Amino acid sequence: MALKALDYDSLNENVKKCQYAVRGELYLRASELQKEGKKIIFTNVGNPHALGQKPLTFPRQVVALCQAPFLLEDPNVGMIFPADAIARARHYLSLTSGGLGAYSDSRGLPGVRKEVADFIQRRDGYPSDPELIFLTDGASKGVMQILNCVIRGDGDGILVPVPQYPLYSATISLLGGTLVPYYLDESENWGLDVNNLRQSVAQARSQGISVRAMVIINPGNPTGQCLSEANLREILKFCYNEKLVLLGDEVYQQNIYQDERPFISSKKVLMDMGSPFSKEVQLVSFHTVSKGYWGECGQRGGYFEMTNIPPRVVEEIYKVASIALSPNVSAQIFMGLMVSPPKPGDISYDQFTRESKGILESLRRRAKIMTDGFNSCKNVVCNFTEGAMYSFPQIRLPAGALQAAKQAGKVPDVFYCLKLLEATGISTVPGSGFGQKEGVFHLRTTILPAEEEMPEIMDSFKKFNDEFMTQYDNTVGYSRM
Ligand code: DCS
Repeated sequence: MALKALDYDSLNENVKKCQYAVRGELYLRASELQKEGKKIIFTNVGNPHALGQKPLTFPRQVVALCQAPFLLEDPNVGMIFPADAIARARHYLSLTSGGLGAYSDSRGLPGVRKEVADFIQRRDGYPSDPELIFLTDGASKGVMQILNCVIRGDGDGILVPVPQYPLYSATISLLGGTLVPYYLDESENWGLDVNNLRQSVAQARSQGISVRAMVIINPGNPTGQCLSEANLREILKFCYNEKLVLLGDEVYQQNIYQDERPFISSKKVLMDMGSPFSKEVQLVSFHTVSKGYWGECGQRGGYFEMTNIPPRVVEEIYKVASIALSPNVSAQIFMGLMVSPPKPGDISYDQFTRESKGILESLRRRAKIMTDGFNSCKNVVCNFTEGAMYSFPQIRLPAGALQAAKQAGKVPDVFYCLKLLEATGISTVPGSGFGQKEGVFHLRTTILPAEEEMPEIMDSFKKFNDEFMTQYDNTVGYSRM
C-alpha cells in the first residue's frame, strides 16, 4: 500500500537525520524519573529562570505596561510603577502601530532596530546601520534564516567548531548541507588553531565540498572559552582569504567570568583591521535576550547584524523573513530594553544595577565552584569556564566502563551520564551530543543551579563519580585526552 505523506518511512530524510542532544535521551529519561517523583536537577539546558533566577524588575514592569496599556490610563499607575518604566512603556507603544497585538515589520520595529544599532555603536566604536539589523524570535531563528540562505545543497559545507552547540549540526542536517568540523584544542583551553581550520577546509575541498561559511561561538558553548583579539583577527583573515561568511554567535557576550580576556565582538575586530578586510569580509553576528543576566529564554527575542552583505541579498533575506510575517513583538521590546537599560540618574538605575550585578557576580562564583569541583574528582579534568553558562569536563573512562557501556548498548558517555542521573538526579548532556575527538568523553552541565545548592550538587557528583571510577577501575587503560 502506498505510504501517506506523514508516515515515518516517507518522511523527509533530513528531518530523521537531524539530532538535538540538549533535549535527547538523557532529558527524556530525566523527565520520566521526575514523573516518578524523583528530584531532578535540570542542568541540561541554559535556561536560567527554570532554575530559579528572578526576572529583572525594570524590563518586566515596562513590558507589563505594554501588554496592559489600560493600566497607563489608571490614575494610580504611578503608585505601582516607577515613572521611568511608565515613560519607557509609552515610548515602546509609540513605536508600534497598534501595540503588542499587531504584527510589526518582518525585520522588527524600526525604532527598536535603531536602539540595537546605537548599542552596537557604543559597544564597538563604529557606526551600525539599523537597516542591516533584523530582529528575530531568539538567536536560533536568525541562525536558521541565514544558514537557509547559505546552503544550496549537500555540496555546500559549513565550518563548525567541535565541540559545538547542536543548533548548528541540526540545522545543517535539516537544510541538507554538509557540516565541516574544525576541532577546538582542549589542552589549550579550547583555543582555536587556524592550522586546524586550513586542514579541515582542504580535506572538505578534496571531497568536492564547497566551503561557504564558518561558525564561531564566542564565548563558547559548551566549551566556555573566550576568543582573544589576536585569534579573532586570524579567523577574519582566514575568512577573507577563503571567501567565507563568518557567522559570529555572540549570545553569551555578557557572560564573562575572568578579567584577562573580556568579550570583543567580531565586528569591532573586523573594523579595527581596516581595509581591505573591513570592506570585504562578510559577517553576520547574533545576539539574544535569552542569556547574559537577562536569561529571558521564554520571551524568544534576538537579532542579527549583517556586515558587507550586498543590498540585493539583504532584500532577499527580508523577503524570506516576511513569510513568517513578524517576530514576536513583546520580545522586540525586551531586546530594546536589553540594549538600552536604565542609565545613571534614572529612577530604576540603582535597582537594575543591583539586580544585574548580583546575577553576574554569582555566576562568576558558580563557574569557579563548578570547575574546581570537577577537578577534585577522580579521572575528571575540566578547563575553567571563562564565559557562557557551561562546564564541559572530560571524563576519563576506565576500560571496564567502556566494556560495560558496550554491553548495555550505549555510547560510553551516555552510559556514564545515565548512571549519574539515576544515582543523583543531576541531568546533564553527554559530550557526544556536541561532538568530541574519537575516544574522548565529556559531559556538559550548566553553571545555573542556585549558588547555595551548588556545594551539595558537587558533593553528590563527586561521590557518584569516585564510586563509579572505583567500580570500573579493575583493568588497565583509560580513554585519553
Ligand atoms: N547560540 C548558542 C551558542 C546557544 O547556546 C543558544 C541557546 C542559542 C544560540 C539560541 O538561543 P535563543 O534562540 O534562545 O536565542 N543555548 C541552548 C543551550 O545550549 N542550552 O539552552 C539553550
